[in-house]
Amino acid sequence: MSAATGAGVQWDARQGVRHDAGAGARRVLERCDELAAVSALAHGIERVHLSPEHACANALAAGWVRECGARTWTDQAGNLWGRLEGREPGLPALVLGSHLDTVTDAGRYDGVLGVLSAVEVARRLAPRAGELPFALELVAFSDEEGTRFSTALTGSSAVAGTWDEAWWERRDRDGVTVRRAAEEFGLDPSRIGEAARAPQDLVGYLELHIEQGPLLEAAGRPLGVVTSVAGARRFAGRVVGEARHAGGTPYPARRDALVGAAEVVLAVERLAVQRGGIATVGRLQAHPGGVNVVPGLVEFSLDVRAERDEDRDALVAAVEEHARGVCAERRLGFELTEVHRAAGVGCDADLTASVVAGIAATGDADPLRTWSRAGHDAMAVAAVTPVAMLFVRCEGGVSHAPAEAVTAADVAAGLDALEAAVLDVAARRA
Ligand code: HGY
Ligand code: MN
Ligand code: MN
Repeated sequence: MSAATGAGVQWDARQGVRHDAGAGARRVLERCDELAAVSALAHGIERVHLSPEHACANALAAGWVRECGARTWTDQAGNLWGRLEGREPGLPALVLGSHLDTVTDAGRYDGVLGVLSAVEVARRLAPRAGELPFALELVAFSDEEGTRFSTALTGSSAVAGTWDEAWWERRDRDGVTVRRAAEEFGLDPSRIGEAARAPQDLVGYLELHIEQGPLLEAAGRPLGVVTSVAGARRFAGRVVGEARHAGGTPYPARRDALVGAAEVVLAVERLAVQRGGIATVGRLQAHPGGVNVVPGLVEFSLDVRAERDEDRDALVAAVEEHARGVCAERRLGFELTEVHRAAGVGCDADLTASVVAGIAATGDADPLRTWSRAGHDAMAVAAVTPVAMLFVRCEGGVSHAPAEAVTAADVAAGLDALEAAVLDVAARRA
């Protein structure tokens, strides 16, 4: 049974897949389902950096990459690579890819669709790879999300040569450092520099990704062009009060950290809406957590982003100023520690022209263009080579949730567009 949604797209209830497109799209979707089963959760998807699930996903993907005739390797950041030589060995590479790590209780297409679409396009082009004026490389980045260590984009940052040595000491919720997790994964932290690629060895990076927003569905378009990618800043926040008896403590004597934090959270939304930015408190924990104890401490996360970094930074400052005022009035302490910052990135004009040509090859001569509210590996990779992105419609714009859904027809269109974009890059470099 399928239900029509906005813009007349027919979605099948089972993960939004409709079986009316090519074999390639079906293969990609079946592999998305196969990877969805590689999870640390009994119910739901979680595949975090340097975990057994990460290793399993890399192994699965490596097998699919080798089926294209590509050689594969894992770099010292845990990213999986594949390479098809061009018309002569050792040419600079056009890289296609995305990430295989996930948030907790994730959808099955975020990142994964981009990696598997890249593999499918390589499969299509493999017989002609020897004619290409570049090598065709595939990459499955890890740690785009930063779920395990509150980092983000570390796999792609290592490739861009912007690895931050401080990341080694980040700890997961069990106290395991990135360094120890990397060693247990079989990597050598002292060789992380080997993951960095030289600009002269790269032609550019193309990433296909679900939109993770409602614009394409509202416009009735299966595909879109990304103009720029917003850079997020993420923080660990603390509101510090005093744990007291929930019954015997009169209100004037209370320093209730959770009531203060609640005012801060509401202000985060209000200020973001007022300023046209995007700010989210995704995680909040009251301590000590007793039902009959006034919370003495609240720890929370804060994620802030905007189309322009300066607007994002102004929103951060406004939130911090308001939060300090609220907490001062309530005799509460307030701490905000930045744990991640990524600069927003513009997509390369020439490479984007190839993405536009790719979408035109599917019949959309004037594709929808939008900035990406979601962050992507392309932001980090842009430090070492030109980048461009291709968006695929997802149902209701839902992402970072099990209801993430695409149609096989849209995936087929994305494959055709990505293949045509690669050939357009080749034509421009012939
Ligand atoms: O947070 C993001 O925007 C991305 O999904 N990592
Ligand atoms: Mn994501
Ligand atoms: Mn993603």
